[in-house]
Amino acid sequence: MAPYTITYFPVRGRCGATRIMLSDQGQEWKEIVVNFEEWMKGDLKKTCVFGQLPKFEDGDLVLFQSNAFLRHLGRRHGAYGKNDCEAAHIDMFADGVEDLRTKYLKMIYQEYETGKDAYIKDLPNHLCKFEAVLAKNKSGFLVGDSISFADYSLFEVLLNHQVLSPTCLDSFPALNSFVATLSARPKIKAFLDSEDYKKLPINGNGKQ
Ligand code: GTB
Repeated sequence: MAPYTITYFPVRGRCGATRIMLSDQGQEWKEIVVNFEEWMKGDLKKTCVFGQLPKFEDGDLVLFQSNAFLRHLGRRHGAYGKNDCEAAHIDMFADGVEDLRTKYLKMIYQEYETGKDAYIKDLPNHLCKFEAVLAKNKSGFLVGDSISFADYSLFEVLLNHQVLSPTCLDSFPALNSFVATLSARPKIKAFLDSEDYKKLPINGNGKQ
């Protein structure tokens, strides 16, 4: 049995990219699903370093913070660049994706009704940055010529944005091709087609 365990609420949420990465890397993992009523009792929260889920276990190693999971898996599975310079760029782009994810989550959880339209209108100003990176680095990946954890993170954020605004990538050929290529990787395709993936809402409040 794989050493990996994800403990989280029944959503894609902050574990979407981790699950896609584990699938693509041919890894198995166990899911411990925590419903919100159970969480509200507070016993599990007290054991979480930052009082929040998700939690990720690799054998005896216990991690919190979803981007730390991705970095750990990047080191474990050769998806963190070929040298320190590539790794530094991968960190940089992963942080850029995190900035976009944070804006998206703020809109979803705090201002969906009042802010969704303005968010979608402003989206090209963020997407164009990633478009430029992918267009320049001809490999189809953000950095170097192989997939990194930053690619999985960007991919998952783009999938969520295509649900929010189905046409949002139409004027970004490199991003469109990036999503098509990653979606067609056999293990990712199998995961995205699975009930395990489809049954989970993107976000905890049902907005998407
Ligand atoms: N920076 C952290 C990371 O990347 O892991 C952020 C973790 C985080 O925001 N965790 C949220 C949490 O634990 C859940 S993700 N909240 C509970 C608390 O703080 O007590 C968002 C979310 C919200 C609601 C649901 N839900 O209702 O099912 C699911 C997910």
